[in-house]
Amino acid sequence: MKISHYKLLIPTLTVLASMLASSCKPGKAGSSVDADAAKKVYVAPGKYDEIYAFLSGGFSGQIAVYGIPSGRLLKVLPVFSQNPENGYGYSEETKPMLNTSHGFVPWDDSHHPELSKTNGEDDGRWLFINANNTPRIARLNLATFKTVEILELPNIGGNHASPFCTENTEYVVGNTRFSEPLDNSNGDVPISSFKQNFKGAVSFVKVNKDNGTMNLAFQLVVPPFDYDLAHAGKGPSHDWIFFTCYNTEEAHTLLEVNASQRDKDFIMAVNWKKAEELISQGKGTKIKAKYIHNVYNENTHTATSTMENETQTLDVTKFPGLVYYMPCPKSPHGIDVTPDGEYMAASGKLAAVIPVFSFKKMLNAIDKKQFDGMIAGDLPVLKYEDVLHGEVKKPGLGPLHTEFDGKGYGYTTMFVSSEIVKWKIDNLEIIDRIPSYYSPGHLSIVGGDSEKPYGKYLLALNKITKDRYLPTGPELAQACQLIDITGNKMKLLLDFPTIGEPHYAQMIPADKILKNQVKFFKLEDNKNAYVAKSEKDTKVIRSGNRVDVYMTAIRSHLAPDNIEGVKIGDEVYVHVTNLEQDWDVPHGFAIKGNNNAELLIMPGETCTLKWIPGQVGIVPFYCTDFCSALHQEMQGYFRVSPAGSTVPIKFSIGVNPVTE
Ligand code: K7E
Ligand code: CUA
Repeated sequence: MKISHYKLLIPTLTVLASMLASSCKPGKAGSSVDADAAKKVYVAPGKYDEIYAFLSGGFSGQIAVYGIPSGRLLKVLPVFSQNPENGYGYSEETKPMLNTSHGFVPWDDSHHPELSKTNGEDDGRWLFINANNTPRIARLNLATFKTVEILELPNIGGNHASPFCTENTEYVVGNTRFSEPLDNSNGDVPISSFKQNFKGAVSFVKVNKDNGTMNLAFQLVVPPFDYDLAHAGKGPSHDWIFFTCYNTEEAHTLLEVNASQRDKDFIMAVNWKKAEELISQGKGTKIKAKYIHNVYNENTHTATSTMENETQTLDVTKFPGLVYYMPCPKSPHGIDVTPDGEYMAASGKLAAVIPVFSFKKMLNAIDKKQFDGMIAGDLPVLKYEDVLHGEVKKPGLGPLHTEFDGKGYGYTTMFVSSEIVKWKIDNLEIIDRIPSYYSPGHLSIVGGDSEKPYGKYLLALNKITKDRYLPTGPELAQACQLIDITGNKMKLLLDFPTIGEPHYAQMIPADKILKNQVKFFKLEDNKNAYVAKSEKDTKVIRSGNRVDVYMTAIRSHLAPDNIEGVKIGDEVYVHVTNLEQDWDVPHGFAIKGNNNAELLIMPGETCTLKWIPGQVGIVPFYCTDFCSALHQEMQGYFRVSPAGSTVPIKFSIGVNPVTE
């Protein structure tokens, strides 16, 4: 988004700037910092933060977890990218998480963390996040903070409008940014045949309400626009989900210019309830599609990949009443629904107003068939004036995203004029503005996209930090800013740097997550195929050139710790079970010269490190996590013999409890 915002916005900046010469410029930092800021963000040593913040890593493909208000980084959670820090995507158990129909894809670009919701409220159970590049949706279990499921989405390019969920997490959605020919059609077509051959597809991923498991329920085939963001309705608008789209010009080159021709693009309103009904009546068309579903089993501590071969679609042009388009000025980006589900605030990146749509008026216009013509053949377009609640006038430059505090106010980021603007939902008056440093993309309020915002804190997720931090070469820190929204005026509390590019964040009161925390995995429930539940069960087994080492780790030794009989040409799999049954006692495992990362094994878990010995000799291994006073003693040796040698498999530890 960083680059595209620039390309889009800079040429038009002068135009807009002259239109809005009166709009505020970022003031001096000092003027907006709360006099009590230090007190408000200080979390005394040994005390917990009040709020968890989950920030997407953008091009890092990960999620970073922060404590708020302190801004302390708690953990980086690997999702779409391999993470050498804990072996995610490197261990045999977790490699399948990164399988796709394109093979092993160890990276992605993740934008939107989304907390699962019950009755429109964040419930603290799961966190979803999208992969933008190779379209996928991941689910993390917030009891373990682990990625437990990744579902690939077929038929689309650029899964950006994702993974926004419906009011009770019935579905999480994904929509096309880069339209392309559907996977079951001949894709070898001229790019210039865009209008004939390219399509968009909206994926509805069903979420099992007991265990969170996802499956691709159906896809709506839609016109080949660029769909950008989404938010589902709630309360009265429960059955609907809204998507912004641009490039309704259907351009396929130089979108910077060609997709910014129209004065208005659209919000696409989708009646997902109706789509669900049509699917349950068997109206869907089954089509071939290859996509992979990866599931991490929390008992075997092992992920498996399943190739799916089919999906079902509904072509929205064939089913009247599924979608309606609402005109929206100009190159819309964010779409956000008020806590009561009555209004939808949209942000046209190049628009000079924030249009706020009325759900009631939308339904009314649909009932009366007050259409302003059709688009893409026969999809109804509603009249702007008919569906508009009103416009927030002169909000600033480059509105992008809005969230709500539950007290009747919306807060919108202004990318170009670098500020957050607070406005009143009923009369659309601007109440306050505060500079942000600089160029905020999304913002996040605690529960700010839910039915019951907790409010209190707002995070501005900034794109540019020039002059805010000690320089770090050409790439400067990514960062966000914490703002107090308890009063009438917003107050800046804190700057803190972040990881990757934090497009979006979700914040939730800590108690909703704390109560479910898993402290360790029960050894007795460990169903890993290679578990060793005690040192007695450790062993080394050769079959052909495959060697399986069943190893255990406990403070402060690895068993076995002397292993001989491994040869050049072998594939060695070291399965390490952490026997500890206590909180916060992981053990690590690494082998000299291994073309792989380490393992970080949680208490009660089994993880497997693959190693192909490359050199004859003695090869040390050790625990990498400082686990006890005798951590440095937690080590051992492999003896590697030449190919064809007759050294037998032999393994031991101290006085050999294994062979005795
Ligand atoms: Cu606005 Cu990808 Cu949600 Cu970046 S996105 S800012
Ligand atoms: Cu176990 Cu260090």
